[in-house]
Amino acid sequence: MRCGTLSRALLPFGRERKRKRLSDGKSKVERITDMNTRITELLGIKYPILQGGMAWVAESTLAAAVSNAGGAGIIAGGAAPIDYLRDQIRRAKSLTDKPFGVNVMLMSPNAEDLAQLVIDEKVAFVTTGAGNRGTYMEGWKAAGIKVIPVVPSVALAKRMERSGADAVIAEGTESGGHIGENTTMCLVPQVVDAVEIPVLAAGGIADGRGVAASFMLGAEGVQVGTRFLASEECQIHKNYKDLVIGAKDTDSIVTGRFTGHPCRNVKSKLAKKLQTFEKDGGTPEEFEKISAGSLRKAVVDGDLEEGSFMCGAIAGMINDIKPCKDIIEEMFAQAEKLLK
Ligand code: TUI
Repeated sequence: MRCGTLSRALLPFGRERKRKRLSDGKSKVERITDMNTRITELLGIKYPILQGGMAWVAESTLAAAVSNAGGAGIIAGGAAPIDYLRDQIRRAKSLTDKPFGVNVMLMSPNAEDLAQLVIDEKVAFVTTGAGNRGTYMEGWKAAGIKVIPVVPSVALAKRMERSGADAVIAEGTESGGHIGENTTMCLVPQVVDAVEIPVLAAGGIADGRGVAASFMLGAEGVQVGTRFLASEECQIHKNYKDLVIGAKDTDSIVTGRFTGHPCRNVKSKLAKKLQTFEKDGGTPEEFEKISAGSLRKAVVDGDLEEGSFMCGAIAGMINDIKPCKDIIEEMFAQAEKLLK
């Protein structure tokens, strides 16, 4: 597919100035309209899309479905036991011969053991989140594992690049689960300008318009979480999927800012209770006690009273459940049309 006049006219000024012919003779914008970017090259995938490493949600069936559809699936380490995660990685290997990754939540007690497990299991790539430590980078790089940290700020993006990261995911506050404060629209171009390594955009992306917008901000790939909650292969409880597809634009709220770990969820009974608790001056310790185990209650039990249903602000736009393959193919067909 050739780059049209429109996409050249739409090129952001900074990128236009930097536009260069690359080794395959194509300009950067031609490669983006082909959906062939440094991210597809880095990971050996067809579409530059990663599935978010959502704790409790992102397991082997979902990850393999995304990888088989041409994206890169991810198994979330969360705080899960290492034996369970080893089984999940091996199961994913049995379901796909395509690359998939593992998300290491850096503040989790299992982080060190998981850092070693991904080396032992020769996982293709790792994303990191919920922390700023570069502790495991050297070992992963030595093992040939690609490392892609999630960053909520320019400062952390630069630090991760210096530590040897292969790419970064600039994640806006529109995302579900544990979030930073900057928005996708503001964060992505600033990170793109600050680092040389490729940048993926995350937060608020669920269709081809979000992919095209991310590329116009200078990203070379996207990470998508909430859209995959409403996929056929996602193993979460039906109540969770129903909440996502039933949500409107104002149905997600952020709880726990005062604990230092803000979290975006569906405005469920528990989320409203936690919000009130926070307003009424409850302590972070009591807050953690009320919310302990609530994500499991959402994912496994579909518990509408005590579950914490993490999801992004884009849930309002998601109205149906589809196979991952359809989600990805429709998203990129729409993005290509918009970018041409
Ligand atoms: O990690 C995520 N999303 C998650 S993890 C999770 S489980 C959890 N549950 C309750 C509390 C905390 C976690 C649910 N969702 N996304 C990646 C992400 N990383 N988002 C934001 C960050 C992040 C934040 C701060 C990364 C680095 C960081 O460093 C701070 C600094 O000072 O540099």
